Amino acid sequence: MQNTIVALATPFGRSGIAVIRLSGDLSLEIARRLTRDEQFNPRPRFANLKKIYDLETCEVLDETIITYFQSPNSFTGEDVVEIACHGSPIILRQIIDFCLKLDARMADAGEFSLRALANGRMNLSQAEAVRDLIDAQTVAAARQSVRQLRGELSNQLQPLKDDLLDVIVILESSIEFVEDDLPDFQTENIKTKLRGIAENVGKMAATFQAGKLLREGLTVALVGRPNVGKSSLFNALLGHDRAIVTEIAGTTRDQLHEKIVIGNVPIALIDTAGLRETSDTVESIGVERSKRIMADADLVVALLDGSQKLTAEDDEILAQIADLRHIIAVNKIDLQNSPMSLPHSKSVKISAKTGAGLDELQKAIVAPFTPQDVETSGFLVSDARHNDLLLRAREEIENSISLLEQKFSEEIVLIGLHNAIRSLGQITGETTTEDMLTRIFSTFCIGK
Ligand SMILES: Nc1nc2c(ncn2[C@@H]2O[C@H](COP(=O)(O)OP(=O)(O)OP(=O)(O)O)[C@@H](O)[C@H]2O)c(=O)[nH]1
Ligand SMILES: [Mg+2]
Repeated sequence: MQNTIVALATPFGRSGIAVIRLSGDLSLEIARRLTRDEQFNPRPRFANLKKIYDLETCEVLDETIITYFQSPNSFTGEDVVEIACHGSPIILRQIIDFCLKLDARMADAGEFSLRALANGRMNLSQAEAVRDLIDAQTVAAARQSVRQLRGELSNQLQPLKDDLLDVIVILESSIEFVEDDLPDFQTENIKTKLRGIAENVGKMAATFQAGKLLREGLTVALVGRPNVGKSSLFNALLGHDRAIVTEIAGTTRDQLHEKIVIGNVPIALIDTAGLRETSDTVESIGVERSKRIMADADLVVALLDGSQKLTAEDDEILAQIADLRHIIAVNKIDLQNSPMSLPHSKSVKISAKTGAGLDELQKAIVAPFTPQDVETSGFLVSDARHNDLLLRAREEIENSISLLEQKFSEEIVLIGLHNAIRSLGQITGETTTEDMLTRIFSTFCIGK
C-alpha cells in the first residue's frame, strides 16, 4: 500500500481560502477522524460543509468544505480528499499536523503529479505541463502549457513513433524471415520513410527556440555612462516610477530588477549603475556589478546621450559591448541641440522622457531572438529535455539512414532506430528510468 500524502495545495500565507490535499488509501479515514464523524461517507465530487476538530482538545478548529474524489477518478488516481479551509497559517499548520499524526506523511515535491503519472492519469509531458502552467510568466506561455497538458505534444509524437515502429518491424522480420538482403525497392521505401520521420522530428525541435523564449524569456541590461537616462528608460519601459531619476551623475548605485513583457516574451529588465571611473567606494562597487550583469545578460541595451557629443567613456562602453549581443539606443532626442552623429547604423533613437521611439526599441529587443521561420501559433516545444530527446532521436535516425545507404546489415541499422524510439518514448515517459523521474519531479514544488 502506498503511503497517504498530505500537502498544502495553495501558497502558504494568509488568504480567504486555502486547500489542503490528501492522496492515498487513508485519505477518507483521516477526514473522518478530523471531522469526528465516523459515518462520514461523502458522495464523490460533492462539496461537504464540515467542522474540523482539534484531535486532542476536541475544540472546533475551523469550518471547512471537504471534497472527496474516489479512486480512480481523481487527479492522482488514488483516493483524494481536498479540505478547503480558511487561509490562516496557524490553522493550516494545525490541520496538516493532525493529518501527519493520523499517519499521512508530507508529500515530496511533485509527488501528487508523480502518482498521477504512475497511475496512468497523465503522461510525463503532461505532468511537466502542469508544472510549467503554474510557473508560466505570460499568457502565451500559459496557453502553450495548457496545449501540452491536453496532450498536443504526445499527439504529435504518436504518428512518428508509429511510423518508426513500422520500419523497425519490417527490418526485424527481414532478419527473421528473409534469406537474402531486402530487395532494393524496399530499402528505398524504408529510407524515404525514415527521412520523413527525421524531418518531422526536426521540425518539432525547431520550435524550441521560440518555445524557450516564451517560457523563460530574456534578461536585458540597460547600461551606459552616468546620466544618459538608463533609469528614466527603465521607468518608461516599466510604466511607473520605480528607479530614482536625478540630474546628478551617479544616481543609481545598485541594480534594480523588474519584470516586463514585450510581445509575449517575459523580460527581466535590469537598471545598472552608470559606468565610469570613480573614487566613490559605493559607486565603484556598483560599477563592478554593472559589468558582471552586462556579461550575464542575454541582451545589453547601451544608452548614449544624444544631446551631447560622444565621450571617451561612451567609446569605452561601446568597445566593451562589441562582443556581447547588444542594441545601441540614443536617448534624449527630444532635446533640440542634438549634435550626436550616430556611431552605428543599428541604433535606435529614443526619448525616455517623451516616449518617442520606445515601440521601436521594444521590437528591436525581442527581434534577434524571435525565429522567423517558426509559426508561433502552433504548438511549441518549450522544455530543454524534450528538445534534447528530439534532437537525439533525429540524429539516430539519420545515422541509420546512412548505414542503410552503406548497405550495413539490418541488425546494425536497427540499433539506432531502437535508440530513436526510446528517446521519443522518454518524452512522454513510456521509457523512463526511476532516477530520471526523481530528477524531473524535483523541479516541481510541494503540493503539486
Ligand atoms: N530631455 C530629456 N532628459 C532626459 C531623458 N532621459 C533622461 N533624462 C534626464 O537625464 C537625467 C539623468 O537621468 P537618469 O535616468 O537618472 O540617468 P541614469 O543613466 O540612470 O544615470 P545614473 O543612474 O547616474 O547612471 C535626468 O535629469 C533625466 O530627467 C530624455 O529622454 N530627454
Ligand atoms: Mg540611474
